[in-house]
Amino acid sequence: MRKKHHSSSTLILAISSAWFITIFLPVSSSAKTYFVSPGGSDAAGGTFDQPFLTIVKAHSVVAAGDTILVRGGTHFLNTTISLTRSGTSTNGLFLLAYSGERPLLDFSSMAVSGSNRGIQLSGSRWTVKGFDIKGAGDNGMFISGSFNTVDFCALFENRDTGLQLGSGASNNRIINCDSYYNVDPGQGNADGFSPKLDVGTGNYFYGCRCWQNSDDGWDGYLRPSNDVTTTLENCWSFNNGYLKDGTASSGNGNGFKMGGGDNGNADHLKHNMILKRCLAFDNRVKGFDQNNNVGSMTVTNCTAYRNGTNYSVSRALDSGKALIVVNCVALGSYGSLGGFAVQQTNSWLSPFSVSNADFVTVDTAGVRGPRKADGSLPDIAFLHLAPTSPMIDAGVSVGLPYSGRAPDLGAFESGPLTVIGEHREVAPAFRLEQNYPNPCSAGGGSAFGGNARTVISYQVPAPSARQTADGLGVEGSAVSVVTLKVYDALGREVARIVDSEQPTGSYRIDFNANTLPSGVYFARLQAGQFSKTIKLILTK
Ligand SMILES: [Ca+2]
Ligand SMILES: [Ca+2]
Ligand SMILES: [Ca+2]
Repeated sequence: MRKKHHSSSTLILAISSAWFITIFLPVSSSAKTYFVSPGGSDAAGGTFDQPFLTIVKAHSVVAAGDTILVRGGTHFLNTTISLTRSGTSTNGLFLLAYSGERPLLDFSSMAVSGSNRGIQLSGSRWTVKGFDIKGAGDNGMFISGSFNTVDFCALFENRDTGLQLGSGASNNRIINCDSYYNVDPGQGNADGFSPKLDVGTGNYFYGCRCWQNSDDGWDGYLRPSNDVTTTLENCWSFNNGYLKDGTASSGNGNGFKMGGGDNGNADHLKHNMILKRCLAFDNRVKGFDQNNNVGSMTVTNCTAYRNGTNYSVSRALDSGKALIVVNCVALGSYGSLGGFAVQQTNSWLSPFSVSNADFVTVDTAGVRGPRKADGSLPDIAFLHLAPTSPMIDAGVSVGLPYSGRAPDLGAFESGPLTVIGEHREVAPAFRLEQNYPNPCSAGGGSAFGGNARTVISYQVPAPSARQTADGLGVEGSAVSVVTLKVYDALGREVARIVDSEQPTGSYRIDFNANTLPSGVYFARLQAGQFSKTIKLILTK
């Protein structure tokens, strides 16, 4: 166990049953904090004891670096909360649930109208965290700004898409959010999450779920944006195309709709979609749906089950674009993929033959269960590989962390050393641990049964980590570009273990050094502006 102590606050996070890390964050002295409560008054001072009534009032007084803390309970609202102000790259703006409380922003009294969004986020560099957003007359939240983070929010029973990005919205992070039971009057518009129409590029979803939206789970349909890129990681989409009461909707009913455009996408609009470790099941029509997208689609370690059609990409892509489907699983018919698809180690290819016995369970119990206290997805057994499945360690490296000899197929890597890639509530410090065992050896004494394997642990901090005035610690969650490379004694790169954007959090990598000769190596971690190098010794 590792511990550090800080005079005002410590937060202990369980990293696993054996690992604990204590974290503290610096306090910014100039930033102001305002409080909002259902029992407050906009004539008050916005203090803890005399809070404002509305977020709109608090927004009118904030400047970059400031925080709005919203108390729990139901906030009955019938007008849009417009967040037009912007933070800076070093001083964000924070709209956060007060620690330990869960505010409900209830817009149910709003009329249905395209302008009646719940939150309209046109500003940039906000972190919005910890809200339930219900019943808006249009989107629960519409984002047109950039570099915002929306974290641990739930959007439900809105009268259009739960969370939509458009009007050029770019580089936003949607982390650990749920979107469900959203339905528009015609049932053909309301998706769970839609980076669509005139959306910008670089938006990223991590750890999000959506279910029973009247139209699609995710929707990347474009008009007139073109050649934008959206990334989804660890996201679950299920039962879309059904209403809250379980009856079929008249909407499209796809899990991940990867693009499309008007008139069969006659304009060849390209939405480059990157889906990693995503799960689609029980969607009424398609699980992973091209919808005439002619951009690149990279689908790695995804799992589909019991959708009307599991995977459906058949239209040829535009020149220079590629469909890559690797390490994916379908239980039941996989659907159809065009001959242009670059495929490798998918469950419907030789030598695999998939049945229910490959999985711990095909019972969906728990998929809608409550999130953990930090907002991360609940632990489920559904569609995790059974220990006897030939799909364990049968995949190829696609740049995602894995345990065992090789990546597994599907959305859930198995094994006791599964990399912990969960987004964490509190931004940790930058850290690179000494690997263990070290020296690592292929001899019989290895902790890993004779393979030359070793574990490297590290933490990715939030670029804008900070603390609120309540002293309990909140974060500006974000994603850093992380590389973890191994060099030999001559400085030549011999392995690139990580090269991707990663959310702030704690990670453990099970590094397989079987192919390397004995010797001294150096592993260098770079995350944003931080870097550190450790020495590895390999004996064989
Ligand atoms: Ca709308
Ligand atoms: Ca849709
Ligand atoms: Ca594995």
